[in-house]
Amino acid sequence: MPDFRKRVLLAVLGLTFAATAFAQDQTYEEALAELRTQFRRADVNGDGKLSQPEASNAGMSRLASNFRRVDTDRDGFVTLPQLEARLADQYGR
Ligand SMILES: [Ca+2]
Repeated sequence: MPDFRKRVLLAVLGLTFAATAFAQDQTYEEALAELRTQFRRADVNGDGKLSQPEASNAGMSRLASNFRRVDTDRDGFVTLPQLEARLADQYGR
């Protein structure tokens, strides 16, 4: 196989693998537990809510980029109940 085609194939396989890892079949309960752990870790000043920098510094990149959508009351912070509501939505709960 020409080197170029091999590289394309590897790239496609890599993307497929990333997509699979991303859509891991976590149960709602597992996802909820992980969310709560992430939230506690990310809330570095311990005020019970996350600012966008806190989310971003904790590596919660999906939250950081969807911050305004998750922050449903638009106070500039995301609370655990807001995140839990979003998770419940994603799981059809
Ligand atoms: Ca905080």
